[in-house]
Amino acid sequence: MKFYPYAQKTTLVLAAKKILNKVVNHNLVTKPDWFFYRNPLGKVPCLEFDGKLIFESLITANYLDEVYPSPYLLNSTDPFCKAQDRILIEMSNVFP
Ligand SMILES: N[C@@H](CCC(=O)N[C@@H](CS)C(=O)NCC(=O)O)C(=O)O
Repeated sequence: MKFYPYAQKTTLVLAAKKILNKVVNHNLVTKPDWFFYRNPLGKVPCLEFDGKLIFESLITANYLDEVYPSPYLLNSTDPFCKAQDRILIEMSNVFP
């Protein structure tokens, strides 16, 4: 199995928050048409949640953090800590 760092971000948040989910894998080389109806960018992760579609790894992570604030928030309420966390995430985008 190949490692997809962006998709993995969403998977990690789902695991950290213990959110029941189903992973649907598909071929990223020959992408199925149905996937573009869900994410016009044709990239993963794409989250289907309560009939709503959300994509982009950071957006899905922050969305899940807001909808599931328990057992703990992943985003700090301290502005400096939040900035530091976002720097770390940006760095992981450069060195996936
Ligand atoms: N900016 C996007 C990047 C997503 C991305 O590039 N995902 C990779 C897999 S980890 C992908 O879908 N690659 C297939 C492609 O680019 O066609 C995000 O943060 O979600």
